[in-house]
Parts: sequence; structure tokens; C-alpha cells
Amino acid sequence: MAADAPSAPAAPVPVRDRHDALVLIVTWIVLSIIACLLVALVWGPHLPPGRASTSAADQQDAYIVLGTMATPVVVGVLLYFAYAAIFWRKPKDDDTDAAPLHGNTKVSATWIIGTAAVVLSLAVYGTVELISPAGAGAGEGPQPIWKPAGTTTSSLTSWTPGTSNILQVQVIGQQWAWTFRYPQFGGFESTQLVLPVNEPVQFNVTSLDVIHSFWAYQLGVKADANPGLNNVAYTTPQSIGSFEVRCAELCGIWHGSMFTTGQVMSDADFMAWTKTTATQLAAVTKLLPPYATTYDPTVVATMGKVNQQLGLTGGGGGYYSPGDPVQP
Ligand SMILES: [Cu+2]
Repeated sequence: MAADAPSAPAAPVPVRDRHDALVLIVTWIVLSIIACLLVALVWGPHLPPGRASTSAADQQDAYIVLGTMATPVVVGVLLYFAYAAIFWRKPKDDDTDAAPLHGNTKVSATWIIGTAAVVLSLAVYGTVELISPAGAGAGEGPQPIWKPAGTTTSSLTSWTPGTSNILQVQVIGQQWAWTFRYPQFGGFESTQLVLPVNEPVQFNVTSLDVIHSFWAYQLGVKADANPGLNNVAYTTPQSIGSFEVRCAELCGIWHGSMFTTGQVMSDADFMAWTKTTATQLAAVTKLLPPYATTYDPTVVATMGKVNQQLGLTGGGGGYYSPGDPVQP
């Protein structure tokens, strides 16, 4: 397209340019509608992290909205590039320069207003999507502002399915393993992360040594695990099955092996699991520090004495070693 130089005397727009603009705009609209439908309806349901929890579903919805809004921009750029390469190509023997461009007020204004509207509306949408799903599965620090609707923390020592009292699960990171403590079931600490389906859960994430990051991928939960700090994140698992737990913060030489698999099960199976596990770990639970939102890492040094009492071999970095006969 030739430029409309604002200072130049009004010259009629060449017929060829008008034709190009019309073809480009109509083609852009048609291709954009097709591509947006494909992105939203065909690709969208396959976008990560899936819909295994409320926070995961919210994140997938956000990706679908962002992807769909970006699609007309991508289509426009690629279409213009292809159209220019095909129809505005110069003959091989034409070595002359193209006509100089001196700006185009209409194009500039349209671009600035259009991109500003897209970016600002997405900023508003992103903020709402962070606030309304109770922090969107991210850590909110020790005093969360956004909590799941209809939940309270009425008891830290008991939990019953289907009540407003929210399930508490403490996530403890240490080099290089995750453990999970259940204060409402006697405070046992397990290497297994087990959750009931369709029950809101509050993760209280902390660390015993360096900064880790608790990332329950399919649940759409990611929260930094900082020593001496309780970082709270919420979600509600929506489907029974397994999910991956990884560390998303480079935390030392075995960072890459700091992963486990979590399980979402029915209320009845979850209650049975807590009962069995509490019984199995009763001897170890008695020796654990009392449940707290953070733990003093210097206490870890005294755990070797506990291990001696139990006849265990470990105690180097935490409460147990992989070779120990009894594991939390
Ligand atoms: Cu880590």
C-alpha cells in the first residue's frame, strides 16, 4: 500500500491500492473468524494444565481467551506478509527504489488505539482472573486476601468432608524431597500427597532449607516454598486421578529429582487413607515437632537423636533417609 503523505497535495488513491485494502480486510476477517474458532474450540480444550482442578480450569480458560485474542493479530501479520510477498513483488530486472513512505496517520492511529485496547482489556481480565478464583492456584503469602467462597478455617485439628471447614495440607520442601503434613488428622507427615475430590484445599507451603517451589502441575498450583515463611495457595480438585508434583525452583544439585505423584480420590477413600496412614506413622508422628506453619531448620540437627532412638540410619537433611525402615 502506498502511503498517504499528510503534507502532500491530496492525490486520488490509486484504484490498485483500494482493491488491495479491500481484499486484505475481507480476507483478514474471514481467516480470523475461522482461526479464532479453531483456537477456542479445537485447540483450547487441549491447552495445559487441563481441568483437573478449579485453578487449572481457570488457567486453561485464561489461555483460551488470550490465545483467541492474539489470533487475529497473528493472522493479520502473516496475511499482510504473504500478500506483500506474492502481489507486490517487483519484476526481477527492476532495480529502482520504492516510493519513500512518510507515515500514515490513519494506520498509526488505528494500530495504537487497537493495541492499547487489547492490552488494557487483557490487563483488567488478567487481574480479575487472578482475584476471583482465590489467587488462581498461586501462593498468596501468609495472610491470603482471596479465599475460596464458602470456606472457613473453623478447626485446625479435625476435618469432615462436605463441611465449610477447609482441608489443611502443609507442603514441606527440603533438599531434595517433598513431604506433606496433615494437621487435621493428628499431624502425621507423609511422602504421599493425597487429596479428596471436590473439596477445597488450603496448601500451607514452607521449606526447611533453601527456596523451593511447590508445583502441582495438573492442579494448576504453584507456590514458592520459603524457609521461615508460610505461603498459602488454594484449589479444589475436580477429578479423581493422579497429578505430578515438581520443584519449580532450582534448589541444588538434585533439584531435578525433586518430584512425586499425588493422588485425588473419593472422600471415603481419602478418609480411609488418612486413618491407615495416621496409624502407620503414629510412632514417628509422636517424635515430630508440633504442627506449625514454619519450622526452625536448626531443629533438624537434633533429629539424628530421634533417629537413633528409632534405630534409623538417616537424619542428614530431614526426618528420614530413603534407606530407613520406617518412612513418614
Ligand atoms: Cu527444590
